[in-house]
Amino acid sequence: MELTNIKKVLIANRGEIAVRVIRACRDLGIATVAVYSDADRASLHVRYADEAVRIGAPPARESYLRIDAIIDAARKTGADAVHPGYGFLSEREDFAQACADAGLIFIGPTPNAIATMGDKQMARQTVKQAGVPVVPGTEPGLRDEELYAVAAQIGFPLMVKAAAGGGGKGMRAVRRAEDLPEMLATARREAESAFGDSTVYLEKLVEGARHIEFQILADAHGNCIHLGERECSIQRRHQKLVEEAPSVFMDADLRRRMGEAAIAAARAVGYVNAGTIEYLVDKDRNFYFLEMNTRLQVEHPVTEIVTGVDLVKEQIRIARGRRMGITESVIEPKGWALECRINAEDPYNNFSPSVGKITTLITPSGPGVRVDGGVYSGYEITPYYDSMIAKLICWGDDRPQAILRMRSALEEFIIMGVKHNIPFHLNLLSSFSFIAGKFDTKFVEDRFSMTTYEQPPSDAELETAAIAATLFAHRKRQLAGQVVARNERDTSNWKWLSRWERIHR
Ligand code: MV4
Repeated sequence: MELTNIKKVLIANRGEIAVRVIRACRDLGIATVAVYSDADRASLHVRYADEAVRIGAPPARESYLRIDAIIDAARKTGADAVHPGYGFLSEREDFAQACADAGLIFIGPTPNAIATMGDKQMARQTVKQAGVPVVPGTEPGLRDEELYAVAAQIGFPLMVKAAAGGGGKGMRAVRRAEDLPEMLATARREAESAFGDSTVYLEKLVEGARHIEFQILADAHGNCIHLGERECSIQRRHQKLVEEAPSVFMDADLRRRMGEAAIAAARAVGYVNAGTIEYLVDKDRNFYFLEMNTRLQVEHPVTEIVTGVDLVKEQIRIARGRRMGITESVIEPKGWALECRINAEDPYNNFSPSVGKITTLITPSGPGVRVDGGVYSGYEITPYYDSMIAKLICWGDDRPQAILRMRSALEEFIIMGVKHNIPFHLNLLSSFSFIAGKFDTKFVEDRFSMTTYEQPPSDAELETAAIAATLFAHRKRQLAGQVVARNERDTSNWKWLSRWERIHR
């Protein structure tokens, strides 16, 4: 790959990630172009970019998903590269190709790598051939009768997955052989209508597993490294809520083996740029490749904190055809980082989305605190896009310090005017199971509640004396009813804040 100078980047996204990419560009002395829908005229990414182009109406398919409008905006403004962010067009082969066809550098992998990893069955096959462990399952191209036979060999329970799915879409568990024919038929119909592709495959169901993913960086000169893992098991309905790096479950040997497999998986598709290998890890520390995400991820900051690498700057450097700035083939994580996704949704009401004007926003700061946000006081949250409004990232020398800092930052964080999930995070970070690191992907849905508290664990189960002491104090406040009262302060009976609001509006 020849060296290309990127002078102006169009960011084909919105919200906090668009702001994040703009900041990396400023660091590199690169000009920026924002695109926006009518709902985002007053958004931060529009204010922060050097130029901004309107691309259409609020619904994503009329703006942020319009390849033609985005390429057109790049042409008009003279941008020479496009950063897709995450979501929207970031994992669309046709978008990466359209950029290339228009002479624009796509800051991401090749259309071919996107396509291979986008077909989840092909991805599975490709990495398996490269020696990466996958869950026992079916080979591509089987008819239903053949699937029944292989299902019997693999054994139940099983998972039916759509080849065109991913991220939990088009997936269902089958517990009994007699349910398989009907489940296959339903899964095919759903996959056809959702993705226009009825291909499905089977995998053995792995239960009680953790979701651990590895960050990959690869340049066009054949360098490919991993930057360690992120623990992403704290999620609800396939929406991650808290991520951390490293994972409490990891040891040096497992990290080395999973990291090497992640590099092998990326190399198997000739991967270039930043990507993530998702694994399931069972209780016995067996790990299985699930999917590769061919984009920058929401949770990339926790990796940045523990490795000291600016992933967006590396993405741009790699897209320019340079060698990546990191020379070590293995990076040892230093310290501990947590990320809480701050969403405009009501944790007391089944996490239903909340829209309206943010009347007051006070963000936390201080040592070990980073807020990646896209909103401000007076910002109007609309129903058109997802509900994540900011990411709170906290870190420390070790996990207890990171947790304690996160708790204090969450308490400093004031959002008024819309419902938000800060009370959820505060309760989670006071959960003994969470603090002890004992959770899997089912934890939030099955065993964690906003209204009931766990029994205290035995002293032996608590990780450190410092955490035990803080928890004990917190538990006493919980029992006295003060914590719930504090969590509910954003219902606008918090006196000094409403006075503050009157003064500042
Ligand atoms: C699985 C699984 C158990 N067994 N596959 C969900 C998202 C997609 N990347 C794959 N997913 C899963 N695949 C087998 N064979 C359980 C999940 C899963 C999951 C994975 C990661 C994070 C959260 C999850 C929540 C439910 C199910």
